[in-house]
Amino acid sequence: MFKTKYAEKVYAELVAKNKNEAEFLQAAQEILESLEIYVEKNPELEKKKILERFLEPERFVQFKVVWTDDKGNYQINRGYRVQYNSAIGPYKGGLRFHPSVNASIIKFLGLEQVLKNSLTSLPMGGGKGGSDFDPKGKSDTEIMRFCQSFMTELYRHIGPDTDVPAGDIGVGGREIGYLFGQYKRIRNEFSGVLTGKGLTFGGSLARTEATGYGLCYFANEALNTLKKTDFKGKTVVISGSGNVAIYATEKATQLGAKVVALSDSNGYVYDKNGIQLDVVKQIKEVERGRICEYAKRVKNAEYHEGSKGIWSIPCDIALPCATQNELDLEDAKTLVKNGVIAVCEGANMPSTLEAAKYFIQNKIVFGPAKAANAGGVATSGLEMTQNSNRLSWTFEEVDAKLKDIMINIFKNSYAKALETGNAFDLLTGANIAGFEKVCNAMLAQGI
Ligand code: NDP
Ligand code: 2IT
Repeated sequence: MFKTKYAEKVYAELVAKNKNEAEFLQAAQEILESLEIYVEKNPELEKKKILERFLEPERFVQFKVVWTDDKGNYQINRGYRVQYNSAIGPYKGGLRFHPSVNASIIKFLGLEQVLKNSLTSLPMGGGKGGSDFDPKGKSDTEIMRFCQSFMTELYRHIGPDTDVPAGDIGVGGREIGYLFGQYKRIRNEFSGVLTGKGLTFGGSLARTEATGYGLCYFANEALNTLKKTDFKGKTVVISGSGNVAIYATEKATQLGAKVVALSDSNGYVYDKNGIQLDVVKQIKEVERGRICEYAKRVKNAEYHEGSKGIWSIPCDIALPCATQNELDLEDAKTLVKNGVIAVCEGANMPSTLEAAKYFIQNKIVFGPAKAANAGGVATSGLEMTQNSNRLSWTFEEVDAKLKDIMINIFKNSYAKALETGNAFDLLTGANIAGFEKVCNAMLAQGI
């Protein structure tokens, strides 16, 4: 697993300290495997315990969230915020509301965020938060009361120059609006403390589209460089049907590809004629319904129970945009057997480590999450700049900056991949490119 004694020792200590945190250990292992080559070249880094310091979050907050449902019953959830690393800027990262949320998931997401935010080249440290609250089936007023109670604790830990949360799974424009309203009420302050805000109160144009669009800009650049091709005429399979999946579908289609499948946690739809995105937006964004509805409304579209089956659909490009570990080694083998040429990750850590390595070994264009999905947080960074300057840029301005950032992230990750001797190892490339800046800032600031 590791080539150096140093990485082996760091990992063993991490396992001992975080025994039941499978997702966190998985993300840490991947990062350590990439960084050991970098650290090996500079013995001073081991002496200064840089890997141990990097892997330990600066702060981890867990709190109680009590709220009342529409029937007047008391409900209790757990809230979290990890403030992972602030070496290069205020903590920045999303909030996830999903019943599976626990300390391990928040820490893996926070750790990934540190490197992702560094890759954007914007001055943002890494953080992440959320709750095991399940927004599914809740009324608007229940969502509002939950968000207000959540912020009533979170507000004391965040601020526009301290920690700036945003959305993630289960947290979109509606939730950010309620969270922002409560923060403003408590602090009596109108500031850019959250990103992904509504356009009437400081939100940035193109933030909604940014993660999905950015994913396609990254994938297109990687396809150009590594396979001398692009999205035109390609068949694309995208998992999930939330914010990232919807806008990845939109951009892939604009770039000339045909997206034939989308999913949710219950199952997937296959439409050989190409997904009709207006139907998906109506079901998901307006009605907050299930993806199976699509097959009821679109002639010849098929619905299949079980979300895993989506990877058995033959495609040129696969974009996993749902959740962690949704694509394992078996799925990777099926995709490669069916002729996939690119797999770029819209979700965070959607491929297991074995699946990611299989893609790299087989010279598939593999875009690791922290590089490929950085467009969302990059545009959050642009929202922070607009808020500080009290102005707003046009959609075209933000989109052009997003595109530049994604192309640069690819180029920087690719340059580091080339140094490893494998042009397709963008995983190691992204980890090293992201780490270098954080590491230098940490060293310069002392302990
Ligand atoms: P949404 O809540 O809008 O959508 C999530 C989608 O993923 C839904 O289709 C959901 O299905 C599916 N999903 C969620 N959890 C699971 C699960 N445990 N098993 C199977 N399917 C699941 O979230 P986003 O689109 O914002 O986020 C998707 C992914 O992208 C996440 O990994 C997130 O961390 C990542 N990401 C998001 C960014 C953003 O800006 N929003 C930025 C960078 C990364 P169902 O409705 O059935 O739960
Ligand atoms: O995983 C991610 O990068 C996000 N959910 C977006 C974070 C942000 O601060 O915009």
